Amino acid sequence: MAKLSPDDRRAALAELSGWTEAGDRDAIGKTFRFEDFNAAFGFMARVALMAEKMDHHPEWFNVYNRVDVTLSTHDAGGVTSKDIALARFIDRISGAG
Ligand code: H2B
Repeated sequence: MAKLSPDDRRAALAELSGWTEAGDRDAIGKTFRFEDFNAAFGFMARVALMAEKMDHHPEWFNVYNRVDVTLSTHDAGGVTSKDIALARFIDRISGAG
């Protein structure tokens, strides 16, 4: 699994909404806010099931209704198409920005 070329990465980010470059490392991230903890944790549970299916796992941080998600492919040391695929799924099921 190779890191995306700068062009492919730019194109992929442009297609997603609200995902940004991590800045301090080769990764993309997005912050989600939900109605309450229950909604945030339900979101995390749905992402977790897909992550297991994909064998590709998010790095995340949760406080009450907020979930900060960081995606990077550790084996590749950066962003790959797997991160983009997971980001698309996450956007689709998040129901929140
Ligand atoms: N998740 C992410 N984000 N990056 C990886 O490189 C990765 C992973 N590798 N989940 C997988 C699991 C690897 O550790 C297992 C052994 O396949």
